[in-house]
Amino acid sequence: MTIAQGIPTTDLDYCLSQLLDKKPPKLLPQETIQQLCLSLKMQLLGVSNVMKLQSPITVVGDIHGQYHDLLEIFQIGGTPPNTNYLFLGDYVDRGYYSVETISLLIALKLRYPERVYLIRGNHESRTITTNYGFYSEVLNKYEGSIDVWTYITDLFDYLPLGATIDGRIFATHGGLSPSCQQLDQVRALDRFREIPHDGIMADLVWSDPDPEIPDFKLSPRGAGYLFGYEIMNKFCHDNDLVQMVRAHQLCNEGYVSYWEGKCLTVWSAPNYCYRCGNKASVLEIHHSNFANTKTSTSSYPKDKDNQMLPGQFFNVFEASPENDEDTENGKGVNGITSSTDEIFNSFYSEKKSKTIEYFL
Ligand SMILES: [Mn+2]
Repeated sequence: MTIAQGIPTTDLDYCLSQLLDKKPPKLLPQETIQQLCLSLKMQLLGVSNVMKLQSPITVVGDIHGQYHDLLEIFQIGGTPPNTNYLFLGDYVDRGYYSVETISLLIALKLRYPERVYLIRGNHESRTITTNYGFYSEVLNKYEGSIDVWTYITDLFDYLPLGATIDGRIFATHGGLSPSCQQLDQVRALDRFREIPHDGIMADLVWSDPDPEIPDFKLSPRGAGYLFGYEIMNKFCHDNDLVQMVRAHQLCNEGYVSYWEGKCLTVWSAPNYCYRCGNKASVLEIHHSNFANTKTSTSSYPKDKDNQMLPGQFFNVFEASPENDEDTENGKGVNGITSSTDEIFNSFYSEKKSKTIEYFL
């Protein structure tokens, strides 16, 4: 077996230049991806399921293979290592550039390990990526070989499940679990495995907040739960938190704030799947000085939308113009365009009444 402990900085910089400086971005060779994944797995072995991070940090939601829009995020939010980034998962599937997107994030994580943090979304999974684009994209881009998909999905098993920021904010991909009252229960999980069908690990990546209910309800997604304000309040209280930040749900305005900012959704794929017309955002957390913030109310008026906590700013952006070429020329590049119509029809038919919609 090849031991890829520390990959030399010069090699990582070369990988980054292949992805960042070439138009279109150059695919990294299979052997390189294998080395990068092996090296990152070694590094992640020693990382807690819930990382302890500090502000200032910029939190990024779902990207889903929209590589040009990821580059746009670095344009508006700063480039690593000048800006610290926490990515909340769902790097792959749907968009045309899952391979380039995850390759870039892996290379950035290895190059700037104290500046870039990646957690796991529900799409960082073998079963989901087999059905929603990443697997087919690898087959197409690596001439019929699925090795790169194997290396990367094996790496997904090592990704942490969440993070705390300044000890006061909990960040995860989806949301809360009826099986989990304490963050220590997340810390105690054996995360080095495929995402299971149920239990805490599944719920963290699949659940969604619901302003219409007080407690838990089964999710219409078929995995995870919907959770209401009483659940959110109790979890924050019991874990000495003021807020949860999560991704996982398309937002037309790029973000949604629930319960006076106690729960935030950040969505970072503008014009999702090149056709939803939505905005996107990244959440800049400059500090967590909440001394004057009222945090103890037991219920919230539903119309008090989009309130922020001090020191936080949603940087909203729209789709990069470079996407236009791809939607004309790159159609079907990873075999997803023909099979998604049903999902989109249901999105459009309900769009009038809802600002947020469920997608896998
Ligand atoms: Mn998701």
